[in-house]
Amino acid sequence: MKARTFVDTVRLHAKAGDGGDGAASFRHEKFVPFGGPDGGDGGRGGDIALVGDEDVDSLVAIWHEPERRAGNGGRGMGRYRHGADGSSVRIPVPLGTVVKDEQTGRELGEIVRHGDTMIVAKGGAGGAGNVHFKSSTNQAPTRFTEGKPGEEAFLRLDLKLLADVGLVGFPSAGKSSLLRAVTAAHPKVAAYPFTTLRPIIGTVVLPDEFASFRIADIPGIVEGAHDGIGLGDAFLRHIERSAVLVFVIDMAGVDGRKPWDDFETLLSELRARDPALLERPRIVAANKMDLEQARENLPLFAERTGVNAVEICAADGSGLDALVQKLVALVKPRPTGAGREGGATIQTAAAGAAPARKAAARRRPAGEAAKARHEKTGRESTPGHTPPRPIEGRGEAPGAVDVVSGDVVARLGTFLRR
Ligand SMILES: Nc1nc2c(ncn2[C@@H]2O[C@H](COP(=O)(O)OP(=O)(O)OP(=O)(O)O)[C@@H](O)[C@H]2O)c(=O)[nH]1
Ligand SMILES: [Mg+2]
Repeated sequence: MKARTFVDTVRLHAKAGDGGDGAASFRHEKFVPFGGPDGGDGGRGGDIALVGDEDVDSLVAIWHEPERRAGNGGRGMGRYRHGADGSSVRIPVPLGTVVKDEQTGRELGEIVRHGDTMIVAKGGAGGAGNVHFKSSTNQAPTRFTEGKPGEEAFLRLDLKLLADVGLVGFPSAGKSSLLRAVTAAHPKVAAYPFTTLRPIIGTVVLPDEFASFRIADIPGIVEGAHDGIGLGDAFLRHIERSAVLVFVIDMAGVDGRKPWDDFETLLSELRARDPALLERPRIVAANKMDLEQARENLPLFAERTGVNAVEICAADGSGLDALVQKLVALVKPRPTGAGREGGATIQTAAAGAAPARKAAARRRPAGEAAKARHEKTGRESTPGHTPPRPIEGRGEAPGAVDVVSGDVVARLGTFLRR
């Protein structure tokens, strides 16, 4: 059986770690009678987060391992010792992963940029040790609080790959050859139809190395694809949000079809899938222009379709610079590495644990031990508590991140969605 490498809908059961209990303990030392309470706080449970990664292009890892659990926080201990925080789980997901509540189908958010982080299940807060419960009337409290349970989420993740440019064409038109020629991606190229069985993304790095954009190669489309012929048209969802479509046409008609018929069929298959796809800016690339037949067909193609195609030869690279130039004008390439600097923090708005923890911090004795403990754990600066930052660039209004509900997640602004 062929290994499953592309999966675009998966379920995920995420269980964050529980907070550790606070400790009830008393200082026992020689010559220090009535040493007082010294039970430390429990550690925080680990979070489960989805993290956008531009080098990942499928949800297959989650398909193989749909249950994820983060570590529980350790118990607090005597001598003011804090329990260890539970380890968090970070799951890399492709850009364009839409996160939904499995039960209600409600959309909770979307991972759009490299580094975007969405905490889908937040770890429980640690309980407070008895050191917090000392008062003038109760010098020897045995009271402590239990850690809070970590959140549990049942989710569905749907992937709509995010690429600036989508390649569409018949099988063997040369889409994968084109992707290989202009990016470092290495899709398989062969003379038989449906060589490409899953979408593949490549990044075009422009000659000055300061900017780049992404191209998605998808399986070939044939007549009747919308009825499931060939590999069907479901893969078109992955170019639904591309800014530009490139129709790759085998101008030589190597497989015995006429290029103008191919063009019309592609238009009608796209229309059947979603008429909006036809309003998308598109470039028609006439491929295989090294072949005699292609030279003959080109003027006929222009006559019959009214389209002036960009002449290319994906096999020897000619015409590709001009094609890339045209794409650059349409996609507004982003600075290279910009996305690498880390994206927005998309957080669960619930954070019910956070206020409780702050209150506990206020009650904390002002002693050195407490201060050191606080610094060591650095709890106030856990990533989950960074306020969401606006997503910049791509014509998006700054501040596109907004929190939609009390218990769930923030939602990013639409990216390339039009
Ligand atoms: N002569 C010539 N052959 C080409 C050119 N570009 C691609 N080919 C050949 O056309 C065949 C199909 O190329 P692919 O790049 O695999 O085509 P594809 O559109 O990705 O096909 P599917 O993945 O099956 O949809 C291969 O045998 C390529 O070598 C070209 O510019 N000139
Ligand atoms: Mg291919």
